[in-house]
Amino acid sequence: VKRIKTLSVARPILYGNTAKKMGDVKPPNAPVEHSHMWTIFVKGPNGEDLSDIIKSVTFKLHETYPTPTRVVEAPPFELTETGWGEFEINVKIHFSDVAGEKPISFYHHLRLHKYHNSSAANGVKSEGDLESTQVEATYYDEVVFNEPNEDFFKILMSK
Ligand code: SLL
Repeated sequence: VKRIKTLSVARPILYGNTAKKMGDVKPPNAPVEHSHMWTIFVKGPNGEDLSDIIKSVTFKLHETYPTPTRVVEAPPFELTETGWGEFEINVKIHFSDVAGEKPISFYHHLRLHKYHNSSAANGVKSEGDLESTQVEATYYDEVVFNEPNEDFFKILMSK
């Protein structure tokens, strides 16, 4: 039996965060209890900015932050902040108007610390050494567009 397959196009994305423990140099406006500087981002697998398909990205931070809802309306779709704790960030991607697609929303666990797993550590490292290096938690995923309209299809195919 022949089946009719509808068209769907998948676009790879990379999202996640980088973080680094701050030394003596802190942004002048950072509260004293803030220990880390971090960046959360949404981009293409090779660092492309994805502005051909993304209009804006909303990052909803922990309510301990002033104005926790942060809207990034131009590439790079990323946000840099300082803080002291890990939490779940709600990431909402709004696609370009031409797409006529509903936004997608997911959570990313902001990672500031390395896991101190002794079996994974190679050799003895002090906590200070571990924390002085950059921490990264990035995930590769794909967004699937089902039956994109003609104009959006052209945009999807032009990459
Ligand atoms: C925890 N569940 O207790 C987490 C919450 C909240 C982190 C972490 C900045 C706050 C501010 C900040 O790092 N909040 O700017 O006042 O570990």
